[in-house]
Amino acid sequence: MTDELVTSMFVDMLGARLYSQRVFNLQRQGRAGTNAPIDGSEALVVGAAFALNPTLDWILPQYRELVGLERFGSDVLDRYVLYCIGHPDGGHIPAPTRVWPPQISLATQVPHAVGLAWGMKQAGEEGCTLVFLGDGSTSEGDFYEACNFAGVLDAPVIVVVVNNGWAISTPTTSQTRAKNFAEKSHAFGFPGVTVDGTDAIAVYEAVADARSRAVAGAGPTLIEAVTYRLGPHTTADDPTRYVPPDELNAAKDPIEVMRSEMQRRGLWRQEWEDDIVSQADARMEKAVVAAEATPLEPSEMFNHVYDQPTPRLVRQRSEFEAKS
Ligand SMILES: Cc1ncc(C[n+]2csc(CCOP(=O)(O)OP(=O)(O)O)c2C)c(N)n1
Repeated sequence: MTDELVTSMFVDMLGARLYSQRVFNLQRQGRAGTNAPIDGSEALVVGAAFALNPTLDWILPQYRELVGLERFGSDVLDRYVLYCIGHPDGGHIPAPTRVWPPQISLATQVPHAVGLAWGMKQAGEEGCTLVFLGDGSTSEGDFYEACNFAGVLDAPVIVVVVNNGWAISTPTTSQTRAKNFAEKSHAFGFPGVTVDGTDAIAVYEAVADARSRAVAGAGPTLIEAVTYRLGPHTTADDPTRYVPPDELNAAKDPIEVMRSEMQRRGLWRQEWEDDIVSQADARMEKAVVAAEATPLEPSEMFNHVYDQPTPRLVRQRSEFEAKS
């Protein structure tokens, strides 16, 4: 792992935490809707993104990851800010950026990722897809159905289960009796590995291996990235009501893990980090100003629900337009 790569990953991790905090604050100021902070998942998101090829591969996020995907294109953050302020343009990230929009309906992104990967294989395309889902989302039928298909079809897909200890207030211990989430892959007939999700380098290596398998035609891999949710589930949550303080205090912070690695390599200075943080702050400010200045036609929200709008949707649209 070169110093250059480690530095670039750390820069994106610092950006991810800052962008996430800024959209959280926008919600508190009444300028954005409910959003889910990335705190604790920076290393696994950035490590995965760096191990992929942004011109060949696709990332299908859940809802926490978009602030960490600068590697795949700067419009990911711009569109995410639009999404958070409720602008319909935030529901789509245009080509050539290969990142799907946030998905709130748990695990529905997994069949999408498998279908896309299978389609790429059928079309003879070289890349793969990578999908993020939470530990809680593995209890959804979509996860099992999609992974079964992925195994049967040898689809070039990497399934990253983000085990952050919680699904809102449900702890991982109440989610499954399996020893870990990686071993669920045995039922689908493909490998599963557990990695330290607070270590960007470990995640990078696991995803790079999984990608090599996928593009070589060897099929899917499940990667369980273990971390701890360092903040609330979303802006609408109060974790002090259920997260044991000792557990939270003992959790590793991925930013600190990577900062230590930078220090060990003699790459870190406080002034350098301060400068990176102020650049990220300015970059975010630009995204927020641009998003808030984007013209909004509220009836646009009806445009992309169905290819052909249903009679009910047509009626709702005309009622809405009559009132506005
Ligand atoms: C199909 C569906 N059921 C329930 C919910 C409500 N819900 C939103 S987030 C969440 C917990 C998800 O936990 P996990 O998959 O572990 O992801 P995390 O938020 O911890 O990253 C639930 C139950 C939903 N969004 N979609």
